[in-house]
Amino acid sequence: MKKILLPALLVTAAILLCAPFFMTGPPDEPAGDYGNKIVLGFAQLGAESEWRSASSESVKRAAEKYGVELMFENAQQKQENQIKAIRSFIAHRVDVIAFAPVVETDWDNVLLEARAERIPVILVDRKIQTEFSGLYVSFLGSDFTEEGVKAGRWLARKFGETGRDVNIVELRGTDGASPTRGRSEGFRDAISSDVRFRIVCSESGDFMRSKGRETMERILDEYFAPSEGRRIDVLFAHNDDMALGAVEAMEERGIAPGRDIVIISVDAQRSALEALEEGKLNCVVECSPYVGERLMEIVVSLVSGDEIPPAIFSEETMFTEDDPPESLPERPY
Ligand code: GYE
Repeated sequence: MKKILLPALLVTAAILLCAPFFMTGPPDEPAGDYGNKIVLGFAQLGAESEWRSASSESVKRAAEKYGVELMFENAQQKQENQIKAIRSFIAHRVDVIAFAPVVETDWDNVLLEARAERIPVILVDRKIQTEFSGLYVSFLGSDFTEEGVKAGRWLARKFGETGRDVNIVELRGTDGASPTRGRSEGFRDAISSDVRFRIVCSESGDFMRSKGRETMERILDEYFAPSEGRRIDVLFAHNDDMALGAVEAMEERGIAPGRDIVIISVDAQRSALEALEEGKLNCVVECSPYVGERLMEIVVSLVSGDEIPPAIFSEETMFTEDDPPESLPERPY
């Protein structure tokens, strides 16, 4: 029995000693390939909008371009799924964690776990509020308050001469999410000095086209009956998908979007710019989903030990009904 056991033990020990080499790929693999790649765990919040699909695509493409090994999870708009994904990245000991937080609060515990393992965290797209400071290295995304301000200022210009009240409906994004808060606050700030502007109804459509449509159907039933003196003059939708869903709801009822009701939305995806050209939307504030390359640059710099700025904002503009169609940009999404 002993005679058989000893060689078997020696073989097992030899396999165990060689295991790390097998796990990192064949020995003739070129340097800098798989085993030496930077590993990035990215917890995407969901696939709720066209914007989100473009953002995911941008991250995946950029990871390939920069030779970064990407672990990508889609959390289906659920914070608990994002937390699970971040925990799995920590367990895998990735080099960097990035995530687009679905809501602003309750991230402290999982981020403290990442910090305990010395894994740097980057916020992409949305912001968070934490009790402890220093739980993430940098934020990369848009200035949502500024987007709301742009929408409000455009509205103030558009209705500059109107003597009567302007009834506004707001379709909010996901409650508890930083773009929802920023866009709401910025918009209100920009119109607050003029008492004619009245937000008569504000409801969440969760950044989704289907919910934008359903919510707008209900709102129209309740607030839109011009023959009885019930008017909606303006719709401010926190993203293009909800605005386009609302356009469907209006057209279904014989209401001309962009003419009977002025519509402002945010994102500037291709379908929204087309609707702007057709006169169905009046103002589209840009919010860029193309953060992938910037993110990879940050990841590479972080791993090399470089200093990273605490916030990096995308440069953004807006498009309106007054822009000549040929000046509108071609969008891949
Ligand atoms: O505007 C919307 C998406 O967080 C900025 O989320 C992002 C928003 C974007 O679903 O379309």
